[in-house]
Amino acid sequence: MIRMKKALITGVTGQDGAYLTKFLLDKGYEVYGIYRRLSTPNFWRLDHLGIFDKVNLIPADLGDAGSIVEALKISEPDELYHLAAQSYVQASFETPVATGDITGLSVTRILEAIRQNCKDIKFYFAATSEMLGKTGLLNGERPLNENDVLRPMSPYSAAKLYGYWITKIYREGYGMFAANGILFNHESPLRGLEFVTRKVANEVAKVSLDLSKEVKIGNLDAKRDWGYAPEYVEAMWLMLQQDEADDYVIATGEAHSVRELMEKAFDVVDLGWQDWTRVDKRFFRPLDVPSLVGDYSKAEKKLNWRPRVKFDKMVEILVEKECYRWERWLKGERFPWDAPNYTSEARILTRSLGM
Ligand code: NAP
Ligand code: F7E
Repeated sequence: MIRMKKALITGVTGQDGAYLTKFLLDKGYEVYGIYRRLSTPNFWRLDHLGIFDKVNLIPADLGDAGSIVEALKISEPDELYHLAAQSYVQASFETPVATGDITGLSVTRILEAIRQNCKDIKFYFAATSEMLGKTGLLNGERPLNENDVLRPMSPYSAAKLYGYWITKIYREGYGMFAANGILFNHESPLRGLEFVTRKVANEVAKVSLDLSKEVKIGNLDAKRDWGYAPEYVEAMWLMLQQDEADDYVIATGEAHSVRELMEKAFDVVDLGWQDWTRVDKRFFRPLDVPSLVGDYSKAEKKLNWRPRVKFDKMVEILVEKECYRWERWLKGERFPWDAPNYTSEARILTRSLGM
């Protein structure tokens, strides 16, 4: 009898964790997810995808090495996808030390647990395009690949840079199967509401339904390579199906500015973006990566992976989904969804206000 493969996912309650869980379940995997205890449970994404009762949940915390060892013992996985992190760049300026610990050092906690207990597990680390930082601009906005110089510009990306290197060190030093996915921004209706794509989609939907009067935004000039998250989790899995571990850029190869994002999002609801937009300094960062675009040709060649949903389609999917949710909310329907639970950003006091 063929044994079902087992996967352990850290960050199972996040955007990528939820999509990856669904992807692996559809492939016949037995999936285990590490989650941390919160005062309010946070399983709305798994619920939304209809898989909440299909994943085995293990309580653990990235700051607690013993709980990670315990999760490995309980799940005995073939593959471990390390997705959990303090993943919001702006928040990393507010909590740089905690971000260093959870986003950076946790990678060593997990690699050590694997090295000491079960060295054959295939390990995936969620590295990021943010590690490339300033290189995007210095390189004249040419698409960046796995060999470009890494120049992080935030506590978040410095922590990820550490995780990326320690993953390479365990691969080369101990012969472990440890892969880095250098993923560029990827978005979806399950994205956290702070991130600019979903924030804009949510706010535009509210404006179009007369639930809000304006969208407050930060740096309109920043450019990102925005892809569609459900496609990116397949790339993670493909990286662990190779004979040898390696590092791969996953991207769309297109850069668009936040200004273009505003324009396109308002276009979906037939409104002109400039009539409804206000630039607000609370959404600027002490440092902001100006421009990033990725060259995914290695992934295309070695993994046979390529993006299908590009910028325009991705924005349409997000805005239409938020309109649908708020229309149903207006009719009194309640379903698993985070937006009504968020406080107004105007009530949150951050360092950027004193800049
Ligand atoms: P996300 O939605 O913010 O999810 C982060 C996950 O980490 C959540 O499940 C969160 O749990 C968990 N987590 C945070 N601190 C933890 C702790 N101390 N112990 C245990 N779990 C903890 O992030 P995402 O967008 O899915 O991204 C997945 C990973 O890819 C992250 O590492 C991110 O940095 C990286 N990445 C993302 C992108 C992107 O564009 N999405 C691009 C490149 C790399 P709670 O639900 O309890 O908060
Ligand atoms: O910002 C600008 C902001 O927060 C994108 C994470 O998943 O992708 C994500 O990091 C850009 C920045 O994502 C607002 O200054 C303008 O230039 O959506 P974001 P991010 O910082 O690129 C990478 C690849 C990751 O690894 C991270 O985990 O948009 N921007 N106005 C704004 N950003 C936000 N959030 N809110 C604004 O109002």
